[in-house]
Amino acid sequence: MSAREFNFDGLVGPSHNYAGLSFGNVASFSNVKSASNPRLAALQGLAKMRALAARGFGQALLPPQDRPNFRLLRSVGFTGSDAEVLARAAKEAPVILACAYSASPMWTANAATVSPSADSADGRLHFTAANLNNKLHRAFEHTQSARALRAIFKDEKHFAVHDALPGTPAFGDEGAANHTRLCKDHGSAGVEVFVYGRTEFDAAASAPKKYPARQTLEASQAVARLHGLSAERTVYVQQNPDVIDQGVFHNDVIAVGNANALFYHEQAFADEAGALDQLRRALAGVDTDLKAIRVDTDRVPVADAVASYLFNSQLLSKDNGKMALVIPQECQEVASVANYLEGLVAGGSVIDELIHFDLRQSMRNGGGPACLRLRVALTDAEAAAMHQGVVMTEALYHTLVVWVEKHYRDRLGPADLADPQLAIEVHTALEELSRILGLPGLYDL
Ligand code: SUG
Repeated sequence: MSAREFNFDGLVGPSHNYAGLSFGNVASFSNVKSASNPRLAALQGLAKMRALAARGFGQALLPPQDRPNFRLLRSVGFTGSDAEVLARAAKEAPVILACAYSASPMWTANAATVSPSADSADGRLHFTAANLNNKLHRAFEHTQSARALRAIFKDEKHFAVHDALPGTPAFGDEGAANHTRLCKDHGSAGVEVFVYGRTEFDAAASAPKKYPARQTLEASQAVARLHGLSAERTVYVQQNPDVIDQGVFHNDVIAVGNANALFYHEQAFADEAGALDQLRRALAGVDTDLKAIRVDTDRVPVADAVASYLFNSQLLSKDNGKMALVIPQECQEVASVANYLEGLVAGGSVIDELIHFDLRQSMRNGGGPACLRLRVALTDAEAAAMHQGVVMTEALYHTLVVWVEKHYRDRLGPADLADPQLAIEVHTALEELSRILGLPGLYDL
């Protein structure tokens, strides 16, 4: 069956700010407490969506989540009216207030793991919301993520949206950021590749020493079971613990796959040769050869890959049989990466085009082009069955630009989170958004 890949980008929410909440994510820690520009962040994200939609790539969006998260604040003992809750949290626990305000659901690569219907036993498209239990500010996202996915992918004949795995360290799950799918084409059965950072129930297994491994093998296996994936077409690969300790907090910071191509750094995996061997063998079962595009440390050191987010790129199939690499502007600014990319596109690789975007507002929190999107391969029938109000069009783009300009602040510093007016502004903006997207009740929690 033929299928088309849609990228569901996270629409940046009105409370986008830099709170330094993600230990192990170098950018988040470096920019802590600097002022953000939520309006610019949202416009930068929308510009990417618009440009890729205009090029003919399948493009849609996932809405931001309601902020501040009063459920979180009340669950840890801040009581009274909303204004009282905010005032007490600002005074007694500003970091928890920042968690409740985080716009982190914008990185939709962490919203869920997705298995297309061509891969699942029951022929449905499966989603499992990621529990994101490694970070307080992200550990509550899954309820609203599952809710939004169920609103968009409602028809149970085609779609299954699973609740997040138990929110305990054994099942640390960060969604599609640690998952990629290799295949001949989007519509035929593919090989699903889960990359994990540590194993809970094997004390002898290697693990990072400095920074947390957010994804476990046990979580990856559980998602594969929920999605009804076949053992022959499912591969588990361990991430190199040393690169996690250098700031590679998700696999999508060091590798990206599309169709039969895997673009990755030499140091991405704990056992590179073993990983490639497993992938080749599984792909042989779907009559496909792996196209491995390896970037050597001599050409691009891990630190430059992390600084530029070279691998946090989108690899998109084009009609000419080649692929475009969607990269952040920072790739042009890090010399080793800029040189590498120049050689790559000139050298007859399957990647024959670079498309770059200014996503600096998101990048400053460690979120590049690939973090901002959730890939969903849809057959024609599935694409017709999903909610259409989230599909990016020129008309929706223009409506959303007006909406952003009306509701978003152009500066948000740490002290602004204590302003009770901000909570009202965010809620008002999101109520209007649910009407624009045709998703009434999305924020009636
Ligand atoms: O989980 N940053 C996010 C970035 C997520 C990137 N996603 C992928 N690689 N797929 C994170 O670390 C920073 C928030 C703050 O510090 O204010 C943050 O959550």
